[in-house]
Amino acid sequence: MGFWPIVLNVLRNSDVVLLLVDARMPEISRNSEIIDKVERMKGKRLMIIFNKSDLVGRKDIELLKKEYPNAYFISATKKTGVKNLKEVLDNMAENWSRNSLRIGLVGYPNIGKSTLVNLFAPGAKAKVSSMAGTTKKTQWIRVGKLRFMDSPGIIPFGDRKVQVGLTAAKDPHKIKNPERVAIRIIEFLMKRNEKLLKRMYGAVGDDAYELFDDIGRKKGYLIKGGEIDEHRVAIKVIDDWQKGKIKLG
Ligand SMILES: Nc1nc2c(ncn2[C@@H]2O[C@H](COP(=O)(O)OP(=O)(O)OP(=O)(O)O)[C@@H](O)[C@H]2O)c(=O)[nH]1
Ligand SMILES: [Mg+2]
Repeated sequence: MGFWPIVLNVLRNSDVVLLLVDARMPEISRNSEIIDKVERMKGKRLMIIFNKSDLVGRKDIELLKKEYPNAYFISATKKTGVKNLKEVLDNMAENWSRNSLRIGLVGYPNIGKSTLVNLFAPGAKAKVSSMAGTTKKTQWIRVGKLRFMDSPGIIPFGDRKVQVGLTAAKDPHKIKNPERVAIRIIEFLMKRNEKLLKRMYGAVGDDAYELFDDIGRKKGYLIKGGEIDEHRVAIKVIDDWQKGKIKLG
């Protein structure tokens, strides 16, 4: 199924929509089209949830909180902020006139939807993995008055390959131009924190391309004649990013 059919199905069948966003790249993973759609659907409530908060610094969170005063900040793996969120949902359900409160989760592949559902409903056993596209179809999971709808990840953007790689939405080995995606990740990381790539790889350089090469050198990813094995460097950078090994804070 394509992107909008999946999303519309979740939106139509939910009373509350949880839009999960990667705290590391709010500007990229945020999908304002979904926000617009939910706002136009009467009686539905949208909650923006920044997940993977453990991978950014406290300062980043403070800035995001200012920008999104109504959003929730959680880490589904470190289990922070989840209890509070569950309480908010329980309270909503208490005051809900119908039998159950239907809660739909949407967001990029690999953002942590299934991980979160498993925390809310420990018996759910939704499949989780660092490989994008783990959840294949939408499924309901019930806990008391709450009914969660875990959906497959969705990729709504135009420049898919780059966006997708950046937000851990695709197996790096299947990305057509991993070098380009890796350069984008490096540019992004440089902007966020100059010292990050030095800390992570010992790499230095004045621009993303120099840094890319130096990562290869420092890692010893060389091919015959001493040239940098660019493909290997690219896969390494994307993989580290996707697996959450690069902390921004
Ligand atoms: N560091 C960190 N990793 C997380 C967090 N939440 C989830 N993950 C990891 O992100 C990866 C993807 O988690 P899933 O729950 O499978 O993501 P999903 O959104 O259900 O993915 P799809 O089913 O492919 O759409 C797993 O390796 C999780 O362990 C978090 O808060 N912090
Ligand atoms: Mg999933």
